[in-house]
Amino acid sequence: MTGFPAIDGRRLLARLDAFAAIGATPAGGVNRPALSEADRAARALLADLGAARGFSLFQDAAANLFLRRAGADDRRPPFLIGSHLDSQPTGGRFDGALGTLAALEVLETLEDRGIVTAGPVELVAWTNEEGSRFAPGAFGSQSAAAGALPAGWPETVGSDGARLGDELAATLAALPQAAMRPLGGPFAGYLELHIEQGPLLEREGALIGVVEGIQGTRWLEVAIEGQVAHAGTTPLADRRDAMAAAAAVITRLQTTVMPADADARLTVGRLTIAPGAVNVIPGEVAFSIDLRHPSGAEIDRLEAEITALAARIAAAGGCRASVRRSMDVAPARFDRRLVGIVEGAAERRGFASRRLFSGAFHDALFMARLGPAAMVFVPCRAGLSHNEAEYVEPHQAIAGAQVLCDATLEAVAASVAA
Ligand code: HGY
Ligand code: MN
Ligand code: MN
Repeated sequence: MTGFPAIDGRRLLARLDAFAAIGATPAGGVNRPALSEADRAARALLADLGAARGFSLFQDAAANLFLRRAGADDRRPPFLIGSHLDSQPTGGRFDGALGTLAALEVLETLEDRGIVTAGPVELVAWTNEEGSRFAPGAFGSQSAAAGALPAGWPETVGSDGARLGDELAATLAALPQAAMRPLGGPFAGYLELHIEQGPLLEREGALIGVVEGIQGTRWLEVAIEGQVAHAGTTPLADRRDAMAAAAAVITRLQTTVMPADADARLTVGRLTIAPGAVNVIPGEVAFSIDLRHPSGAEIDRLEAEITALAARIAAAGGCRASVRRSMDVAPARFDRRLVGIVEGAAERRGFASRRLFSGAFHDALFMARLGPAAMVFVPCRAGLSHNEAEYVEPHQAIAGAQVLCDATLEAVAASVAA
């Protein structure tokens, strides 16, 4: 055992249940789209819990929410811990919420034990990490890293037709008790607890993942244009069928492009067809490609290969293809010292751990561009995530939060000593 304070596991599990009730779905998951009423309800509960412990509340122009626990010297830049509260439409109750509520548990444990940290420690709940309602994802942390909101952001239209400008304004207005502060700003370091969202830790019996970095992500929007025509009278040779071309492109992604590289991940998650009538040959088909790879150069090569493939297949069917990026996130490596502190914290607790790279992007990726950042992973059952059946064993959630607490205390002390 160590001199580090034990977190209150029961309190953490109760918090996870309370937040899972916000946007709960009948299948046991959560549907808490970014900047929706459900997201605002979760933010309000977090703010109330923080205020009840005397933590001061802040938010910035991206509606990132901060709970600040003062340190001995508040002129020092804060040490940040946190994650996100928004979810996928058929999301799980741990993706984002575990890291955010574990950060609250760390602040409360420090408060319970009257531990004075050299500098302030702040919980951050990042806005719109998922990007499923409003693209791009990691809107809040990307804005903080850039020190500005993306150009033209208010006019971004969500998957439900909502306008980002309206939803963000409503979210900021919903927390008048959170003082506004500038985007970004110096911080001593950043740690995020998250579920692995993959099968590795569970497969290898590791309780803690020591995350060394995150692979790159690029979202492509492919539009195939053909000609709307009658389904019954148009012979094959006269068709310019956008759906046939799109289907051929998607099939090639799955049968030749992705199998050619074990590290490539290609996913077509969204597809729209116009005009969408049973007896009309589609004139336009648009679909998304979520492209991931540990190497930025490989992402460029894959994008070029996909663009050429779409153009060739579309032209062969008398159609035209266009490809544009809607999100582009370069791979990142985490701070070696912080990674070592996470690994040491797991070892001290006797938790089996292994180092790994993250297949999912996280807000930590953008923080790593500004300062020392690292992540702690815990397993999730069968590696399942972005799925309502997402599940973390209570002892796994508690172990992850304990490592986050121990590593935070050590990192804050180290950042002062540095
Ligand atoms: O898509 C991702 O990688 C993250 O889980 N939102
Ligand atoms: Mn997440
Ligand atoms: Mn997610």
